[in-house]
Amino acid sequence: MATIEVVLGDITRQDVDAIVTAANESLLGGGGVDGAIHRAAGPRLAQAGSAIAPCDPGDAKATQAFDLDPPVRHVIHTVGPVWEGGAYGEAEVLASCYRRSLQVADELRARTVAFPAIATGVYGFPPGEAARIAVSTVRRTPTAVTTIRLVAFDEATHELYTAALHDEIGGDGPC
Ligand code: AR6
Repeated sequence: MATIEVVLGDITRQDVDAIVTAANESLLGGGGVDGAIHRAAGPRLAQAGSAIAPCDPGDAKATQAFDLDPPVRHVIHTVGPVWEGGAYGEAEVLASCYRRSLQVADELRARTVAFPAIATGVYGFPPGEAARIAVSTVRRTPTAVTTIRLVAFDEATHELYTAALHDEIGGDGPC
């Protein structure tokens, strides 16, 4: 079973095989975490993204990591749900983002993967529910990934992840 870590920080600075970006269907880049990753990876990331676009909500597709510092070798682009009140399958689409990203990581033979809090920024998904979905989905998805790092960009998200992990595994795991 993979180790689930919760950290506070910038996903572009993580020491992992692959980082996940919260993209939009064009895979051309945008704001938020996607903008930060595109700035760090350089313009070839948008070129590579557009070549494999579109990416449906809940799906994930990989490119090289270009100018991102090693050991990051891959960017996994996933598209979260736009929050429309919760009655439009948003939770299932968000869970699918985490599942599909881990499946793609397995295809790439990535062993360490970092995730941002997908859909909790511009797309407006409530952060507490998103944290619970992230933790429970990565914990239940069969994968050869050994370390799954949930990267919180702010203290509030870090606390939500820590609480969700505590609820999930009873408080004895790493966080
Ligand atoms: N490292 C880690 N997390 C970050 C970073 C960072 N450097 N920067 C922001 N976050 P968002 P979404 C957090 O809006 O809601 C883009 O334009 C942020 O605090 O980036 O899925 C895409 O192209 C928040 O908790 O993604 C799409 O059009 C989380 O990342 C759209 O936004 C996600 O916020 C996707 O919206």
